[in-house]
Amino acid sequence: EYTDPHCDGKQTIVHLFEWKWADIALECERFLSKKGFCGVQVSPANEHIYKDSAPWWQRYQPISYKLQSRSGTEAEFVDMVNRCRAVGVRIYVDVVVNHMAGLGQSGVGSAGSNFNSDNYDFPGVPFTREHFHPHCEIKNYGDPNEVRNCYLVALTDLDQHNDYVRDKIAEFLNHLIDLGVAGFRVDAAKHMWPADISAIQQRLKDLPEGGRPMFYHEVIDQGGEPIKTQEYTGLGYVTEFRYSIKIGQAVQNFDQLGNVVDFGWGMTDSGHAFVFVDNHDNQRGHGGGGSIMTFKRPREYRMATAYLLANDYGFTRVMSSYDFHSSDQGPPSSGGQNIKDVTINGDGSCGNGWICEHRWPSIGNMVAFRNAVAGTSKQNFYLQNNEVAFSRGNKGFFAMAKNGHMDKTLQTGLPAGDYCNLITECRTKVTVDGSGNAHIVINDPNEPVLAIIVGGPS
Ligand code: LM2
Ligand code: CA
Repeated sequence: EYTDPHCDGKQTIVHLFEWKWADIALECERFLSKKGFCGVQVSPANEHIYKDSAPWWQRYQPISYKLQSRSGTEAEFVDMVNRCRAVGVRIYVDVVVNHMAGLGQSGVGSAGSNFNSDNYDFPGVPFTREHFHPHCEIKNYGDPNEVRNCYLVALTDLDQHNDYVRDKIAEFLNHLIDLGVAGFRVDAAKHMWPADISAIQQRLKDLPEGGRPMFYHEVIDQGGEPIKTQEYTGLGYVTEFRYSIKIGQAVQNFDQLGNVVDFGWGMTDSGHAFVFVDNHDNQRGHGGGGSIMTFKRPREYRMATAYLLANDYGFTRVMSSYDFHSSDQGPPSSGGQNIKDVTINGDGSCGNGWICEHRWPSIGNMVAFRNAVAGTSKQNFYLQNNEVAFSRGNKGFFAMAKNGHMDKTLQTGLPAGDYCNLITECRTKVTVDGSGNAHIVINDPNEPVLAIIVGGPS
């Protein structure tokens, strides 16, 4: 339950971080549908604070559940959901329900509602003081009571034990369900009691087409704290941050690529692990930070994401970023709160400061690979001399070379035939002989990846 993404068996979503709803609708139509993406994680859709400096994180300080944000109006949100849906792409909303805006702030939110955090006054919902935990700051992550009931960086902490709070949050999620979204990323789930999240889920409708919405819970568990991802697996998928660390390290040291899933370290079972190379927090040193691979190291980042998608672990999310030079910097803007359009260059890359990792060939084209091999296991694993390769059942074969060059005959596990390399979009091909062997050649230091599938282009 809560793990069906409702996208016809597709296997990957993309986080279009801080994109406007109008641009997401266009991207569904012109790119995501064609590449086999299941859906899009969108930035928080509800009313949030506005800061003069317009940092990205203002959207993690809710003012009400009205659907008017920096990304657009409710009408634009609905248009996006419908247009994406029409081409087979679903929307997953980042919902911030652990807290409202931070202490010390007051004014007017992005939908025009007044608020005063110090008075716990959020008339746009409405929430008042009785709906919040009394103030204490989270300091000791060794104490689950403190992590769940105290304030995360001074953010006014809602009491999800309270029936009225549960009702209001459920009303917000039910509204999104009515509008046609397929699921939710639960921000700061680690800071809420699993039983309270469950009580909110029980108040939710089925999707209009039937079935429960998909949920993935943001729980940063790197071992070493009492709160474990496994407390949340009954509620849907759970973010697996240890996998990001492992994958980021392994593309720098290929010897580790055989071992990226480490259950000895407590990693989540594959049926509930929500996996990614980086996210909007740790790519800029927020939310745990650490040694995380990002678009700033493009060659290694491509390898990390290609490996994420080729492997057989978890449900995958691809990050799509904007360029930034300081960790608070908001999305490309021409001043104030407006967000710049995402423009598309002649070569398919993005302009106006948008990075669009999901359009990089060795990332966007691996989505079709993951869809094609879903449900198969890894076989014919080969790891030597900074080269890795494996088959996925008899459906697909993947190879990657750290230094950009590979020239080797390997067992692919596939039926005889000519196959297009998905990454070069058929500019290079692979011929599999009657015994399943093929001469594998990689010769591109920038996109050192090869992937072929049964039933793909030829
Ligand atoms: C998350 N997951 O659990 C998000 O992924 C993360 O992006 C959010 O933090 C966090 N939880 C709360 O939703 C971000 C950002 C923080 C920022 C908060 C609130 O990483 O730096 O905090 O959003 O906007 C900011 C200031 C902080 C201040 C706080 C409250 O950086 O110094 O605390 O606002 O005013 C006094
Ligand atoms: Ca809390």
